[in-house]
Amino acid sequence: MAPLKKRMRLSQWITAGIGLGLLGVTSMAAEAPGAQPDVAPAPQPPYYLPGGAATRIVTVTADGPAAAGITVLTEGVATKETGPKETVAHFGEVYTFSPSLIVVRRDEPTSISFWNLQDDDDHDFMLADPQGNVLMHVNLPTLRESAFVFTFHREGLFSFYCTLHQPAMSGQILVLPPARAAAPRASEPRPRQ
Ligand SMILES: [Cu+2]
Repeated sequence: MAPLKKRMRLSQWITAGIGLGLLGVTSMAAEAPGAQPDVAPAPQPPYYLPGGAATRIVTVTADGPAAAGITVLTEGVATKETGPKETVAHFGEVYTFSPSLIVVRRDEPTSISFWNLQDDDDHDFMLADPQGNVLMHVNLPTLRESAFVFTFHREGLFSFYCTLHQPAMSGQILVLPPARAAAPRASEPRPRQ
């Protein structure tokens, strides 16, 4: 996985002290040969889309044709404006992505449109592969729609995060096989002609 080593891994991201309580996210145990236990830079701007080896896992473009689409809202669950005050005092402001589980098909360009509904809170979107490698990180500015066309080239369960509102503001993208893969396999008995 050498081409990916310049990418931030979630373990490094957590080490950087930005993430809080990313339960359920496993870090990569195996280091690439010769990899340095370097101090990872914080995932600050400039934000980035998948590049290099990450494009073999998912390609993301700002626009383009899409075969499917979904809108994801940023929802305030407990905020300083709306309360409950005790909840905000205990947990800080709590936001979620809605929906937080997105199902797509492999090799099917899917537009995901993020609507930041808050007028005073930035959010961001950090996507990690099933092994915990961070693939992309983009800002979701206040009161803006930020749309991207995702084409996943691998199946599996990918996690995503708003790094500003952890641990609540997280979600998953489940990448299923292409629809045509649901056809009977060659090894299965076929009806006689
Ligand atoms: Cu957020």
